[in-house]
Amino acid sequence: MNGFADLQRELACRRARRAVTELVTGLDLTPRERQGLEADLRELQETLDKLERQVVQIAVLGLVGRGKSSILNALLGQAVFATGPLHGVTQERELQTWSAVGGVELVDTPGLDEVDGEARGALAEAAARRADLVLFVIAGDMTRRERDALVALRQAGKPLLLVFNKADRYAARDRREILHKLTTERLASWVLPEDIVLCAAAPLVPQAVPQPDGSLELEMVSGEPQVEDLREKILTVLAREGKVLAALNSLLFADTVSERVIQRKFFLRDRRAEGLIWNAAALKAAAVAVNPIAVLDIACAAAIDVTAILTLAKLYGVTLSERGATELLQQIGWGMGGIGAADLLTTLGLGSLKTLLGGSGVGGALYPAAAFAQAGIAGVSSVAIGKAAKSYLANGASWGPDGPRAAIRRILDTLDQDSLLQRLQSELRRKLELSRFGLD
Ligand SMILES: Nc1nc2c(ncn2[C@@H]2O[C@H](COP(=O)(O)OP(=O)(O)OP(=O)(O)O)[C@@H](O)[C@H]2O)c(=O)[nH]1
Ligand SMILES: [Mg+2]
Repeated sequence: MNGFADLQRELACRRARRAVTELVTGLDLTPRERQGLEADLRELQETLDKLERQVVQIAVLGLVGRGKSSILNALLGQAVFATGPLHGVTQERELQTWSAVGGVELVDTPGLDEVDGEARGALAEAAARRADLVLFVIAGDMTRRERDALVALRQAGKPLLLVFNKADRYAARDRREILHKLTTERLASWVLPEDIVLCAAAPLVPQAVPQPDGSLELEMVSGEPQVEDLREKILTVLAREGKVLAALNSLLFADTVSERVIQRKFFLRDRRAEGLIWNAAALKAAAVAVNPIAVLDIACAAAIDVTAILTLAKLYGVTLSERGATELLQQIGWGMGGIGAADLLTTLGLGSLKTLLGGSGVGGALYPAAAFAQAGIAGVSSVAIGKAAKSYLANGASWGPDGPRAAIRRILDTLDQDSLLQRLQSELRRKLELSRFGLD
């Protein structure tokens, strides 16, 4: 026992445990954001549990019929997992405690290339990603599918042993030739030569069997499993880095899952933010269109924008007072180049306004064209303001390295004012018709 190394490992595990716990508790998801992420979150929780129990998981992975289940049975010393000559015997992820070793769980998986569906192959790969150590099982030279799967795991940083099973089926010379090819070409830097282990989990051996006529004939019968090298190799790896393996892999796994979770969180927030911005814009446009121009003072229009900014801030978890929101609105206004209506028109292009003015019967006699022009400007400016505010808030209340002007300019450049005006126009028509019938 090396006391110091043990202590270091213990510390590494604790650190990992703390990091994963913080990750799980710090996700801060609304129930809606949780939807569709249940599986990821469950796996994350399982990872945490596994870390806490201090178990190391070893999973087999490989194409159908390579002897994955047979290998686990041979290691366990008993036929726990089903095996057979047909492809696709194992259909689920199955787990068994390796009691002879302690603190280790063996995980069986379906073949990567299962005929009855991509789903099982995907399940196997997911199980391998969660495991702390992978036994990648082949039974001869590698296929492209095998190589791709193995490289993907290694690229993700997964520790693995390459297990060359069914060694009994090859003459010594052929085995050497295959091994040579694997180490020099197929796997080059992906697997170290010392991490390749030969075994025969369920070898066939010739035996003289008495026939009915009294003669003896050679038949192939099952012999003793040859997995000693493999067992030894696994034990060495476990002794050397078992606990750290588990800790590091949990971190690795938690990292990829949290990335997915965060992506989804942002996707959902963004969608809600866009809806919010649009509603505020339509509201402002409608307010401008139905009110005589003189009555709608700047303050009223600003109030809608300030409210929208405050709601956006809440959505992105940024604390903002009403005063702060007003200041942000001002800043955005300046960033847009002193957002007078005329300025905005030049910024966004006058051409689009003609579409609105000449628009099919929205205004008519009832609503003067000027009101619609004004409404269009109000609505589009609101969208621009909302988008600028969103970018600032989603970015953790910061305009980024180039400052507000550049950030706002970029946003204005991406606005498609034609389609915006068209959308606003139909929204307005809907709103105005509803209000004419007193339905709004
Ligand atoms: N000759 C020989 N046959 C083996 C060896 N290991 C496994 N087999 C045979 O290969 C067949 C498949 O073995 P399994 O352990 O079921 O293979 P698997 O990879 O779990 O297969 P799936 O679950 O279908 O993906 C069985 O008939 C085994 O007896 C071996 O070392 N030598
Ligand atoms: Mg199997």
